[in-house]
Amino acid sequence: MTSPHIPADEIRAAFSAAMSELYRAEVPAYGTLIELVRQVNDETLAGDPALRERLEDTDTLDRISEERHGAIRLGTPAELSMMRRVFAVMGMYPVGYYDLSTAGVPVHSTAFRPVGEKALSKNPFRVFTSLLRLDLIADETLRREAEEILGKRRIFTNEAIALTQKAEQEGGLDKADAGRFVAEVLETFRWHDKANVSLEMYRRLHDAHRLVADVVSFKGPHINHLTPRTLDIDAVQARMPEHGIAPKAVVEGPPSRKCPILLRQTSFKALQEAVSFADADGSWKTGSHTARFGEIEQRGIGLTPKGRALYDDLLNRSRAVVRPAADGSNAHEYEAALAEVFQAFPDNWDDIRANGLGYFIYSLTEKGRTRRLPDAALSLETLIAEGLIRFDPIVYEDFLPVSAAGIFQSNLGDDAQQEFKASPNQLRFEADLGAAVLNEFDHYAAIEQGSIEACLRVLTAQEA
Ligand code: OOG
Ligand code: NI
Repeated sequence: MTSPHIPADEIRAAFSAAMSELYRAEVPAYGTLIELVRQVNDETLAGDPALRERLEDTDTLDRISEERHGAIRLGTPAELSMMRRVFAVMGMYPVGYYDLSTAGVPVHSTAFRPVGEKALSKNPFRVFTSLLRLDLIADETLRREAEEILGKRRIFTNEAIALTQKAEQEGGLDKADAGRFVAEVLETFRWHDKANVSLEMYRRLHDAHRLVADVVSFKGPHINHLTPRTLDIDAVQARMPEHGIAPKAVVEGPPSRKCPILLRQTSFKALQEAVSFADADGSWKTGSHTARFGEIEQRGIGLTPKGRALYDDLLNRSRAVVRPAADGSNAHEYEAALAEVFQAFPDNWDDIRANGLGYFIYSLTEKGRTRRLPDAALSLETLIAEGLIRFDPIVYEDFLPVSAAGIFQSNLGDDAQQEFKASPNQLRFEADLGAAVLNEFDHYAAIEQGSIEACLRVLTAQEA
């Protein structure tokens, strides 16, 4: 009998669509944002035929409008390791380690995402996943109480766990099980307007850190945002107010450029939502919580370690000149400083490649496809110069810690930033996760290298 299992990529695509539908129903402004992004993407493509052609040629045009990421915050190691197993069923694996303690947020994180070009082009859905670090909370009594509350909650349905086990044992799920799996796992990400704790406890958790309250007070890790990918983030940012959406003060990441690098992100502020809190005597009290927001992102080329070091250095330098204020009062100054400092980063693909700053995917041109060479004696550079091989930027699929911190901060709604000692602890995170995270640089380098080898293989193949 042939395998009745459906591909993990299909389960992920179905899950991503189900999640988008859920969030659109829960947070209507997200639906408005999706429409705006679609409009701007269509306009950008219509006005830039070269971009359209490049996206078509590299088979990435179709994924743009489907593309999004989400974010969740988990409370315990057990939740994190189970989440890893659930995402694996959808072909999503932990890539990268992000320490956000330096930025005043008591979490560390990874991104679960598809790995490999094929899987990414089928559906690039990813989830930025943070684990709360109670060890960074000073109040020991509160820490113990929070641990106890978290220890009691069950964020996955029994059916979701059973189907995950089944997928692990049998190497996949058939169509019917996959459908049930998507529906069951969706439950984990739902918003709950009834808290897990009393109002008094919520306030104590909130006083320790808003993020602690966001994780500990609820039955599950509600999806806190979903982020469509836009081809022109400045246009979407500028047009948000026309659609009744108030954007964050500045766009995080690099400045606007001809050749986009890494990732630029902006968001609209989290909503204040009514929540009921159960008292010990069984009565309900009404309060509110701000957690859920909308975000957009524009993705550019993935940078090599050298390119990334230059990016980090320039970002630090520009932040030494102007730090963006949460109220937007110095947004123009910040943007000007950023643009000025980033002049030092080459802004055309040839120079970015010649300086070894970014990752590229190589493919045969039309001319290259019909030519055969006696051996691989010709260098890559010569083959490019002769028009047999072309190169295109590899899209950055990951996240940026300084930007993530900016997104966290603007949506925790608190201007009073809290300081934690920088305490990255990747080993601890991986122990809790139950697996090592993949190194994103290795991954891009392998895609680049594989594409070069594939070109040379075809060019030097003997005619049949
Ligand atoms: C995650 C913030 C990080 C991004 O796009 O950098 C993030 C969170 O607020 O939980 O999603
Ligand atoms: Ni995000």
